[in-house]
Amino acid sequence: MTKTLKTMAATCAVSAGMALGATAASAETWDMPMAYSATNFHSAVGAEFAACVTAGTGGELAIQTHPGGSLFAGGEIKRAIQTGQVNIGERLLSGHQNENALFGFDSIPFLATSFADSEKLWEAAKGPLTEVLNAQNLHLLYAVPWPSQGLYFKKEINSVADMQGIKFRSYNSATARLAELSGMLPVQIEAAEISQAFATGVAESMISSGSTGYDRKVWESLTHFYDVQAWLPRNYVMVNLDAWNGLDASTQNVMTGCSIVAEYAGDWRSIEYTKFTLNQLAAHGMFVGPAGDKLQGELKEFGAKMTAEWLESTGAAGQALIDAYNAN
Ligand code: PCA
Repeated sequence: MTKTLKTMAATCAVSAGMALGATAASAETWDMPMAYSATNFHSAVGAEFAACVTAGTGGELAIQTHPGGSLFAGGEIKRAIQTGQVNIGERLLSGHQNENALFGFDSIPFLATSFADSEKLWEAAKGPLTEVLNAQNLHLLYAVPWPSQGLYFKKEINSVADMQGIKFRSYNSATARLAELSGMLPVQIEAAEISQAFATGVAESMISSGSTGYDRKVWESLTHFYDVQAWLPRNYVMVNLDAWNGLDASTQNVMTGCSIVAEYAGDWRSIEYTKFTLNQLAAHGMFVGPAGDKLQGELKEFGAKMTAEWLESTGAAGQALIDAYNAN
C-alpha cells in the first residue's frame, strides 16, 4: 500500500511538475526521522502521511521518512527538529519529561488506561502541549498512542518483592521512577537497541506495549508479559516552527489535512495491533496475562505516588490539564 502510494505520489509529482511547468529547483524534500522500526505501525502511519503530503502538494513538498533511528536516534530527534537540522520528525514526547514535566502527562500510571480515556486525555492536553511546543520553536502536527503498557520479565513475578535488583530498561523519567520505586535498576535504552540489551543482559525487564515486544522479538530473551495497563504514551510528529511559517497556506493545509487522517489511522492501527501483538507474544511461548492482585495493588500505590509527584512538578498547568480531562 505504502509503495503504491509512493509510486502514485511520484507520478503525481511528475505530472504536476509538467502541467505547471515547475522547475526541479522549486520542489523540496524534507527528511523525516522516526525512532521506531519500519514495520511498526507508527512508522507505517508516518510513511502514509509522507505520501499524502507528497501527493497533495503535487510533489512540491516531498517527505521522506527514515524509520528505526537511522537518521537520528530517538533521543536526538526533537533537538534536530528544533534546531532545523531537519524540518520534521517523530518522537515519543514523554522522553523529554525532564525538560518540561508537562510532557509526561501521558505516562502517569493508571490515569488513562484505555484507548477511549487516552483520547480524552489527549483532547485535554492538546492545547497546553501545542503552546509548550510553540515556545520551543516546534509546530505540532499529530500524535498517536502506543497500546497500553505492560511489564516484561524473564521470570514469574508476583509482587514488588520479586523485582528487587532487576535491570529495567526505561524510556522516560516515569519509567525510570517506576523502576526506582520498585527496587529495580533503571537503564535508559531506545527501542531500536533493546533486542541487543536483553540478549547481552544489559537489561532484563521493561514496561512497554505488546507492539514493541513483538517488533523487537523479545521472546528470544524474556518470558513473561503482565498486561498491567499502566498508561498509553504517544508519539508526536512535529515541524520546525520557522520551516512551518515558511510554507504557503495551501501547503500548510495539505499537511494539516494529512495529519488529521494520520491521527485517525494511527488510533485505529494501534487498537487493531494490540490483540495481534499480544497473541504473537503468546504464540512465541511467552506467558501473557494479567498481573496478580498483589502486584497490581502495589503498582497502583506507586501510581498514586507518581501522580502526586507529577502534579507537584507541573503545578497549576498540570492540575488544569487533569481537571479538563476529568470534566470531559
Ligand atoms: N513502545 C515504545 C514506547 C512505548 C511503547 O509501547 C518503547 O518501548 O520505546
